[in-house]
Amino acid sequence: EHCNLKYSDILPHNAEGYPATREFLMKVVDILLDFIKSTSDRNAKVLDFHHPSDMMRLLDLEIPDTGLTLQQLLIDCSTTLKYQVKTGHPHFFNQLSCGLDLISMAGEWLTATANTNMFTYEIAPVFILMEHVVLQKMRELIGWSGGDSILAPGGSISNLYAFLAARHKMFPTYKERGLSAIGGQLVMFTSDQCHYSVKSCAAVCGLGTDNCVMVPSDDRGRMIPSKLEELIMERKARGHIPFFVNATAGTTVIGAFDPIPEIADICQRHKLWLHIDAAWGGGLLLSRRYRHPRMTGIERADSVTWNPHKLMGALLQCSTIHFKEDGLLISCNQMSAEYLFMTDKLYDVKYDTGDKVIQCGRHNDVFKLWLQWRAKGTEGFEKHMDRLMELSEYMVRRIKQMPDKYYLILEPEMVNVCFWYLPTRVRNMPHTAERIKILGDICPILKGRMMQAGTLMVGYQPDDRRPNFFRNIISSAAVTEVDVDFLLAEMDRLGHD
Ligand code: ABU
Repeated sequence: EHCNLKYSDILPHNAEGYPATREFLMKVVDILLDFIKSTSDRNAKVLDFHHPSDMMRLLDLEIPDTGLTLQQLLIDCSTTLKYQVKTGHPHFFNQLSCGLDLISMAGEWLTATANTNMFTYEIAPVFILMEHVVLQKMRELIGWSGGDSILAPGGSISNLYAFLAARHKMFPTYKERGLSAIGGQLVMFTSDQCHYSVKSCAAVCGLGTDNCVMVPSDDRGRMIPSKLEELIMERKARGHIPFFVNATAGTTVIGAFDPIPEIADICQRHKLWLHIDAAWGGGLLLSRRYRHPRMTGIERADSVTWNPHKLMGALLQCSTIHFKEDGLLISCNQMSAEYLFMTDKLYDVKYDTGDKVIQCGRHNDVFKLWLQWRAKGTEGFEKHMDRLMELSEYMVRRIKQMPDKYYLILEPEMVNVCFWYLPTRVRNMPHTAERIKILGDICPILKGRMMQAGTLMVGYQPDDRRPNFFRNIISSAAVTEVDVDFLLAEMDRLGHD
């Protein structure tokens, strides 16, 4: 009976439209539940891959002149999810953000329904207070009693906030005077394994990427502190102004942890801002077993990026940036737009967090994390971290038990397991540059087979030391030992020839 109903028949366009609205939304929820069910089904595919030109033919993406029926919109919703990669499937190991935490998802549904902006307390009172409480809790886990934080749209922007605050701290008049406040060449330092967003700060903030100095890392991907100090001295000798060091806690590809205590000593000696990009590794702060020695000394940082949408499994996106010093975010970024941030409001306007950030509209990314944290408790997160690490250790053990089929590239510090698959034809070859080249060439072919089969997704990439290799990520609560065994058997099934 509702087949021909349209947009104009539901709320708010039709004041009598609640029954039709309810029925439509319940049907949308049924579609979402079907997707959730198949995401949890180990026998269902992870993806139904089609090349973009074929996908264009399979989909009806046209924007019509006349609005379509609600029935058609339901078909559109189903079709969209039919071709969506199931990132919560137990056989999806492709990204740092894997899994579908259903409590966090319920939070995201509520967030969408509340549809508010996070810039002022007056339109988001509960969410603003939640943000305050959750971020304070995260700062406590870092080891700070005070400070300030904000949720940002992704780890790259969180890192940018750290850069801006560091520059503001050293040159407080930069906001008004721009480059003339500096009067020299600013230089920043990071390891050659860092996330590319650190280098991007140098590009977008006027340093130029030549002044983002890449510090060499050791064979485990960890920054070499003595090299950092040498490079700082070298730049100082050239009359440059070093001001910022980024240490990574959990590098994107290898999952390495830069040695924080040594780097912090160097920053102290040279009066440099220490930022820790723990976008990936930050979740391990919740584990008493795994936070040390990886993040020992993190409390010595001036700022920390930490993405709950990665290891903690909060839904995308949920990224945080934390500062040891309170007041910096506001003094660095405040523009005092009078139409939004009036100072004569009914309430304490320090809760109008919108003037601390460089964006105006800000999505509510906190509710899903707050609700998830309430559901799991801090202990639940600790168990989750320990489980992810145990599963990764299991995978390493299994790989070592099959030296004819798998070659472990290095002992992981985190849940990134980096390896090559060895097809039959290379198994008797010595492990020379010639074999490594073949193994690198195999990665895109085997990944292509996984995607065509739709049974598995594992990422691959080259780095500056080796050609392509697989990087497996276990950051989903759906994964068990059975799935790790499936992954290793399926790669062998698809790639043995
Ligand atoms: N921001 C890093 C995400 C990269 C990945 O998921 O592999």
